[in-house]
Amino acid sequence: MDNVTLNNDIGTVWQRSAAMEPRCGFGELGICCKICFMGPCRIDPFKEGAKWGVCGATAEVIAARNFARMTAAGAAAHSDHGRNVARALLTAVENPASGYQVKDARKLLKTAQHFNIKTDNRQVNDIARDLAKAALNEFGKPEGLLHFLNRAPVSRQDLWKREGVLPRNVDREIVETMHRTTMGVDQDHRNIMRQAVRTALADGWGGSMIATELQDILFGTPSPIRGQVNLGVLSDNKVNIIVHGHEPVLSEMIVIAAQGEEMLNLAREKGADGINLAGICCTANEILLRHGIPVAGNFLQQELAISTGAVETMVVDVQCIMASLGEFCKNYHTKLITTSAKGQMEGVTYIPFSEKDALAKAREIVRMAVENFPRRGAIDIPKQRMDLIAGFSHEAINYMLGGTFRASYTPLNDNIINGRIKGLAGVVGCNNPKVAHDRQHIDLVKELIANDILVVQTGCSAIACAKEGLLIPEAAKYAGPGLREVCEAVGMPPVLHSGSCVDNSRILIALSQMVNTGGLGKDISDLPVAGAAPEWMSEKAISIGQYFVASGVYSVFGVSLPIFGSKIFTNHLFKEMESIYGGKWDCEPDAGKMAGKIIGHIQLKREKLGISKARERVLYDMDMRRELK
Ligand code: BF8
Repeated sequence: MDNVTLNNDIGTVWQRSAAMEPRCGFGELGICCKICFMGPCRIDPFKEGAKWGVCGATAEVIAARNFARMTAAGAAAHSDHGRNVARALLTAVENPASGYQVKDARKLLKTAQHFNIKTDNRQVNDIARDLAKAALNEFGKPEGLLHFLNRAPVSRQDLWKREGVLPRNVDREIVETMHRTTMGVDQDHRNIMRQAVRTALADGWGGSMIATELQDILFGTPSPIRGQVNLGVLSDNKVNIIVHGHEPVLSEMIVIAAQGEEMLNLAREKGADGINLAGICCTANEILLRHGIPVAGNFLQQELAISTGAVETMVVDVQCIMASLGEFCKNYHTKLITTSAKGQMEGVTYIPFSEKDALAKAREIVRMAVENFPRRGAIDIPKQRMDLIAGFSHEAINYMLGGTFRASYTPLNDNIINGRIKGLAGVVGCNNPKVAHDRQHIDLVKELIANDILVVQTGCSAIACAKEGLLIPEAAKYAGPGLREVCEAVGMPPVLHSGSCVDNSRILIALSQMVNTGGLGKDISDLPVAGAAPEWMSEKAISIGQYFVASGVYSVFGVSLPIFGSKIFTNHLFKEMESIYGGKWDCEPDAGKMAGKIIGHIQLKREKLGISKARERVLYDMDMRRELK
């Protein structure tokens, strides 16, 4: 990063991160409280100073309240995204001129059934209207429970019921977490965490799942598709437009607008050879999975993309957009455009984007980018780029392993039972400048696949491993002999890219289907699986971790966790939660040790299932059958 020269002193994310050292120890340990203004308070982790905040809150209450609030914020981000998708589905039905339409009618019918919506002899648009309204109702309905909870194994639903953590509606759980963690309400760290669990479940099995499923209906369910990744995908002779953020409701329209003949002609008029669209962060994953649009990079590459001098426009919506971008762009010709009423920046062009006139707004944005091309100065685009295959939705995994005519998880379960595949790990989440960029993701994933663990990825973690060349079938050479054999037989990579961060809900569905397929226990907590977020930074990652733990999955985070100031609270997350939910939190900053923990956990689950020794499937011939009789 040393070769990025700027005219102002905003610096890069790494420089600003270094300037933060030494960081506040109380904040890092999670025992700083600023919930009311009697504080800020901080507890002395060495027990020599304050043991209580001004109100009397202990370290565990403070850490639990902070953690629950992070969960609520993460759940809010994913879920508000989901709400926008539901609104776009309604717009598709009521205003076809918007540019939205139902792309996957088959998935529409399946999803409608989860909401008890009648599908027989009905028009697609009528079903879509009912589904959109029912999905919107999930955010604030006065009675009942979230519909998608019925996709979890029955044993899991029963457990949630027993524990009183079944989410009622998405907004209510987030509001109740904020209420319970305000000054003077919930003073029991275990009870606070119970509500945090309910809120996270409202994200994973609610807001995020609504986002994923309705996006598939609107824009198509992903299936394996080739693409390219890294800054080398930027073009030196075309207009480069980067979409950055999260909601495909915006990026899908930019894809359409950038491919229009009118815009391409305009680009040629301005001296460019065409228009090159690329993505950053999760919105990149969304358009990669559905169109094969190249990915310029993950979270920590947003400033680097601009520093190439080759980006005419960066268009952003919501989440993971660094506040630095406006100032950073002043060093280059890049035009930064915000599009969401929820996410604006001082001094930055704002083009309000709404579902109603989506395509028209997208065209306006593309036009601005093209007109900016003649202003381009010196450019320096790194050469690095790598092929990848993405698009492993749970439907695609089903078809890939089981075949189109008998789509099934049976082959996956069989391969886990016979020991070719030892288990499954979801490796997900962000980048964090506190650790070496992408290194934790790559080192962890390489070690897991070498030990015959099939890896499923989302978010910036998938982009990290894609850059390393782990998302192509040829990466099977890094896999252990069993996993390699399966990959070579099916023609799949050992690392499966399943999408953006809301698409972690795809992993929940895949795990449920593995349980329902049989042979690997009765509940998600019986499966030889684990989750990891080695370079997490966002509150959204905490919500994801929480809903995986509450769904029965061992989930280990890298970097650190803001909980270690309270041994009691740490013990609750790392030990007590397992006795309640069958899944638990863990933290391990070293990728090698993290791999060891995951491998050990998967081995333990295999032993419990009685499949710890590899068993080759015996094919019976006629003599053996006769013998049986
Ligand atoms: O939702 S992985 S840095 S881009 S928060 Fe953000 Fe983290 Fe990337 Fe996507 Ni997810």
